[in-house]
Amino acid sequence: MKEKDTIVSIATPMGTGALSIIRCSGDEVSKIIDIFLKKKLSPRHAHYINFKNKDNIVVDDIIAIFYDSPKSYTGENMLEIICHGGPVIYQLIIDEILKLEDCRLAKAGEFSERAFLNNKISITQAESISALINAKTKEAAIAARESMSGKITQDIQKIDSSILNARVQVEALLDFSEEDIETEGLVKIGNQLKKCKDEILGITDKLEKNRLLFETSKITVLGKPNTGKSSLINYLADDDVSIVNNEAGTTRDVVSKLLNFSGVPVTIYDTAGIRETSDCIEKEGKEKAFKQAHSSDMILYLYDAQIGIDKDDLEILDTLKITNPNILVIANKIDQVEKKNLENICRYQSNDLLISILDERNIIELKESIISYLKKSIKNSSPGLYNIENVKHLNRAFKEINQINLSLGELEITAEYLKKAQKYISMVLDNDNDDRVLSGIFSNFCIGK
Ligand SMILES: Nc1nc2c(ncn2[C@@H]2O[C@H](COP(=O)(O)OP(=O)(O)OP(=O)(O)O)[C@@H](O)[C@H]2O)c(=O)[nH]1
Ligand SMILES: [Mg+2]
Repeated sequence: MKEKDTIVSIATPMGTGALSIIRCSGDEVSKIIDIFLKKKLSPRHAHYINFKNKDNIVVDDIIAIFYDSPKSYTGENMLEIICHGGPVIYQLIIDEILKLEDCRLAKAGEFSERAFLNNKISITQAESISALINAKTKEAAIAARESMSGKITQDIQKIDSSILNARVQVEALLDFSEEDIETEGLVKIGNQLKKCKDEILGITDKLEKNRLLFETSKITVLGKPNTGKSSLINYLADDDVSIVNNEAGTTRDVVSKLLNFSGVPVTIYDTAGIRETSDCIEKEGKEKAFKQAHSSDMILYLYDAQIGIDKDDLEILDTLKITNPNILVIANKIDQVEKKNLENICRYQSNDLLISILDERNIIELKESIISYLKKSIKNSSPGLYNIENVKHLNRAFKEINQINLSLGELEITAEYLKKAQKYISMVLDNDNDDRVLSGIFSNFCIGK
């Protein structure tokens, strides 16, 4: 397999449809046009034409669009063939093209990889394209699109200019010594620093929130029998996912449901209530519950507010904590506890969430807590600007500016802090140089992209 081979692939979903699009990119595109279309195509024009095989038999009548290098997606010569949408038709066309020497099927993401190598797109854009194609929710698609369009990069560039502005003001003040100018100058710098901090906070908040959109997080609900686990799942899913009954031991297997949790894709798992049992099915359910909890991003641990946390809960929590410490502990059924006794519920920690699924009490808090626990568990697979390293650089820049103690005596150190902050911002803007390219981001693309 040569890097300079001409690559060919279906660009639309495989199967039957009204139309299919076949893409070709590379040096042999002119030959493909000469041999199968037998006509010179003017670039970026749609040509209605017959695709004929080498024996001059019409395989299909198509629309062909030729893009001449470098004005194409990949930067190479490209041909797009829009043919009838049957799987046999597009396969016949691809098979004919593949008979040519130096033409081969494209690997996943190879068109975008070539676009990147030919400087047509940045690595951030490439990752955003991949994220857009793979988006599981509307919110994820919008976030990927925003990153792709360069809007977030522009926002970060704005922060860069704001810091530069502050640095210029500090330098100017260092050169002046008249009292009026000094006081006025300090106020101006103070405002500028506040602006920088607000801008950084705005963007980190957005990046942190959006990072969650690109992974399907796993949440396991666990607890003793009858604490309301299945009720909680049904409530969050707004669906009858799991059987709810006042008999303890209703759920025995792991039941899962994919949810769109305010735009965040989440698979939630209901599990069997944990208790000592001799019933072998329940025992197996219990083992499965622990296994599921361990492989999840977070655990929702439910106990009954009427009973409070007890020795058995503590034992279960100790076991869970060993392999998955990301546990949100929740007391359910507070509708059964008198208001004056709420303070006396025996809790795991003082910040346990108190809820009632029945009365829908504190559900907003529950949803907010879940999102903040998920943020802690998020892996580093987010695309482009949503990459964790960028969030860290921005946080470091904020820290530098936040420690500035603005006064005339400390202008020099202020200048230093600002210089460091700007260095972190530039790391975010220059992250095209990192080695994620080599770690195969393009393999996450679908074929034909
Ligand atoms: N009063 C009150 N009852 C609730 C609440 N949440 C659930 N229940 C009731 O508690 C009982 C048990 O609920 P489930 O959701 O089946 O509990 P579970 O934890 O899944 O139970 P197992 O599957 O047996 O482990 C049912 O009768 C529910 O209607 C609540 O917030 N308040
Ligand atoms: Mg249940």
